[in-house]
Amino acid sequence: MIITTRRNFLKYGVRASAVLALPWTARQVFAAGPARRRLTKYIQPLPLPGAGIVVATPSGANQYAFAQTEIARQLHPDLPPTPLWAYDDGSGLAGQAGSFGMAVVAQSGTPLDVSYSNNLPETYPHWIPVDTRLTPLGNQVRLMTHLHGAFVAADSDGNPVIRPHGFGRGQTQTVHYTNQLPENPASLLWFHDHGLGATRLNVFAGLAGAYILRDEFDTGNEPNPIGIPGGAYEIPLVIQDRQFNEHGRFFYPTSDIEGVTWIGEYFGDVMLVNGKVWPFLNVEPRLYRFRFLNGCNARILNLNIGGRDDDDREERERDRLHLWQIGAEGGMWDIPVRVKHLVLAPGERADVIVNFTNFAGQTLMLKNDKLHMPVSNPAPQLPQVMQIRVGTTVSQPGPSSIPPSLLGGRAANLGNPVATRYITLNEFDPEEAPWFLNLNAVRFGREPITETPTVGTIEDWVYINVTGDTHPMHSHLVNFQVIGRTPFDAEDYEEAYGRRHGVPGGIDPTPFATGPMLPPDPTERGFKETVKANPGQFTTIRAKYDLPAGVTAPQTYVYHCHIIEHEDNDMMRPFTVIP
Ligand SMILES: [Cu+2]
Repeated sequence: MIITTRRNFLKYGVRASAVLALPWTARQVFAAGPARRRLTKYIQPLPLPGAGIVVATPSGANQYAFAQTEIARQLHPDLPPTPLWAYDDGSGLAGQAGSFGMAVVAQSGTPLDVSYSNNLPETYPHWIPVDTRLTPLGNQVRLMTHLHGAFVAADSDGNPVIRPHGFGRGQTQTVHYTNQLPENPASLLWFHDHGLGATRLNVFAGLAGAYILRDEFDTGNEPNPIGIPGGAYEIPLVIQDRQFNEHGRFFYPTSDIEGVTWIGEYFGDVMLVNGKVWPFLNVEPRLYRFRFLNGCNARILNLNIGGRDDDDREERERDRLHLWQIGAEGGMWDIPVRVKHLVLAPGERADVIVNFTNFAGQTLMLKNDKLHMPVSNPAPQLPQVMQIRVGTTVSQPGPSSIPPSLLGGRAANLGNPVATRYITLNEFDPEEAPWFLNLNAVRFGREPITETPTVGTIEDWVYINVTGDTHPMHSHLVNFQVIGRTPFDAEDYEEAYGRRHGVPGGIDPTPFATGPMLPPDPTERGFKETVKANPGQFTTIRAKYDLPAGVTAPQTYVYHCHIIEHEDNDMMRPFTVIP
């Protein structure tokens, strides 16, 4: 067998010697140790919409005009202002407090016309280490905004097949967001840069914003027909890990492999929520709606809210608050699901109700726990996220209980598929100069498009992970239903079918199954557009390949891993919806 995956690398490493057995992540440079130690936690408030997060002002009726621009913000009282990239709605961003600071509020069913003008430097500044092997035009800054979760025509998708060179300084991307129902119901989407080969860097630099869709039920106000918290009691929580250098700049390490700049995953040693370092949030002892987005480049989060920081795992577990998850990427569910942990991979969202009624006067913590198998992510531990200070008085009582059902919500329940596609997730030659990841053992742009669903049909796609880590697989255009995950012998499958760069697509792994298909997690009951494809499993999803009204096939989109280092090199492929 020629192919070397990181799974094999780790396995052989452990066998070979203690030195080789060091986790490969130990290679990552954390140059910012001293800076990190200076940063006292929980001394600044969480930015909120209208108070640190700018709620975008339209440029006309149902129109927005953004410019990508460089600003500097103080992300912690002990840090100097950090240069970062941002989406300016024309306000000049005086209201943006941190490195994440823009939110569009739109209405389901009402389309928007949006433009993005590149007002950034011609070439990458020194704090953003571009790998010119991966970019179309060397060290030129080429931007392209993608509305993650949007149901749009291909030329409004921010899509590197349609526009591989993106948009340079002085150029403007114009898009039409349909916000069409039922594909785009009330939900939390986000827009972020998707420049080919530089997505990880452009997002790291700050190019990400929230996009909240409302409807007649999910109004964002309180009271609302669903009976959930709203107004000041609905809190977006965008979680991103970062490193800083000793001058307070964002730090992105480079590879120590000769000729390579790209690194396999970017993990921070400092946690930011809504663009501020380790903030605190004051809440009242009542119900809240928290809207989580994992905006990290590569870190999978295991979030929970608890009190004491007990050493005893069982004690700690008992101490966790119940959370009622009411939705995910594809909008609200039919019923709430009670959970204690939210395992969110990059790109995933969780819409959650939390009850602080019985915690008046207490200080709680939003924590990020260790992950448990089969979810696997090589991030070093970063357990603290945010402090939650529960006050003693309630200024507006709001709903008194969790609604048993959610008006306007839905479970995913698609009909039978007309086709099943087998997509492999491979990693080639880790820790060596040719290192890259791929789908179906081919590069992103070099082979003909093989995934061609017919418009209006339902297909199952099976993500067959033969690597050692979880990959959050995201599809543009469609929201999908998670059908299940099947344990299988990845090594035997790879042994039987592996070629130079991995296992090619199209090969059914069912003969290698080691058990029955496991049902989706209870938190996967609704529509999603990002799914955790875990190692040792193949993951089956189901989608209906409709196009927006007035848009005719063929239309070409992409699907990719949302660990954006992987996406950039080269875990992304096009698909075409054909007539
Ligand atoms: Cu990946």
